[in-house]
Amino acid sequence: MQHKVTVVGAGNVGATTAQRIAERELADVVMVDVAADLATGKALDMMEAAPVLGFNACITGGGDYDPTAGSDICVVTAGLARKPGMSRDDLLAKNTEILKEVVEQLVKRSPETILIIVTNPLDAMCEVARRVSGFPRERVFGMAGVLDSARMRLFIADELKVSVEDVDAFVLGGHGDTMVPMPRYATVAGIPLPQLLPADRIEAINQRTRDGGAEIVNYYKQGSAYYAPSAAVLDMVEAILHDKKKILPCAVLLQGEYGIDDLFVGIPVKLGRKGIEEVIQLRLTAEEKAELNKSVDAVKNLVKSLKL
Ligand code: TXD
Repeated sequence: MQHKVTVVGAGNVGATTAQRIAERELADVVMVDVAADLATGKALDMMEAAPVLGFNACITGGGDYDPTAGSDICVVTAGLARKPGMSRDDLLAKNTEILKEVVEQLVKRSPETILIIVTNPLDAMCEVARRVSGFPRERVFGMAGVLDSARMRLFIADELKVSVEDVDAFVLGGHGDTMVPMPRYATVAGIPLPQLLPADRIEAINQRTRDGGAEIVNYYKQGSAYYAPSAAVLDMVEAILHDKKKILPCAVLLQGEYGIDDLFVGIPVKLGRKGIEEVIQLRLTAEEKAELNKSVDAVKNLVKSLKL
C-alpha cells in the first residue's frame, strides 16, 4: 500500500480500527501492544481473512516500535478502558503514563506523522500527546466528536424513522458528561431538526447522546464501545489519507477560537492531508456558549491535574 498507519493498542478499539483500515485498503497497518503476542496474533488472524475477503493491505503486529517508522498516521488507543461505575476521569493518571511512553516511541520513528488520540480521558490525553510530541495542533488531535455525533445521528434517525444517511448532526465540547449536542445545527435531508421534533423529544435525544458511552458500558460490563469508535477513527483516517477536506468534529487545541485558549475542545474542523486544515467557527447562542463553557471548565480541571 502507498500509506502506513500505526495503531497502538491491539485491544477492542485498536484491533477493530486496524481491521477496518485494512479491509478498505486504505493503508498497511502496524499494530503495537505491550501484549506483543496479542498484537501479533490478531494481525495474523486478520491477514488470514485477506484471501477470503480479497484485500491487499498488510497488517503486522507485535511489541516493537521499529516497524512503525515513517507512518503517515498513528492512532493511539493504548490504555485502560472504562469499567462500569468508573468515570473517564478515573483513568487519568494511569493513561497519562501510558500515553507518554507510547507517544515518545512513535514520534522518534515518525517525526512527521499525524497523531490521532483515542485513549480516555480524551481531551486530557490529547494534551499529554501534544506536550510529549511537541507537534503543532494540525498534527495532534483526538477522536470523540465523530463518535458522539454518530450516536446522535442514529438516535435522530430512529426517532423520525428515516435513513441515517439523511441525518447530519454534531456535538461540541469535551468527550464527557458535559458534551454539548447541537440540535440547532442538526438536519434531516437539509431540514433543521427543531422543525421536525418538539423540544422534549430533542432533549431526550441529547441526553441519550451524552449517555451513549455509558449505555454501551452497562451492556458490556467488561470494557467499552468499539464498533462505532473504530468506525469514527476510520472516517478521520480516510479524510486525511484521501485529502478529503471533510468537516468532522475533533478534539482540537483551540488558540483563541470561541474565546478559548490553549485547551483541547471538540469542534468541527476540516481534515485533509495536512491534518487539521481549518478550525470551523460557528455562531453560538448565549445558551450554547454557556454549555460549551461548562464543558470547557471540566476539561480545564482535568488538564490542571495532569502530572507531566
Ligand atoms: O471516543 C473515544 N475517544 C473513545 C475512547 C471510545 C471508545 C474507547 N475509548 C478509550 O480508548 C477507552 O476508554 C480506552 O482508554 C481506549 C482503548 O479502549 P479499548 O476498548 O480498545 O480498550 P482495550 O480493549 O482494553 O485495549 C487497550 C489495549 C490493550 O490491548 C492493552 O494491552 C494496551 O491497550 N496497552 C498498551 N499498548 C501499548 N503500550 C502500552 N503502554 C499499553 N498499555 C496498555
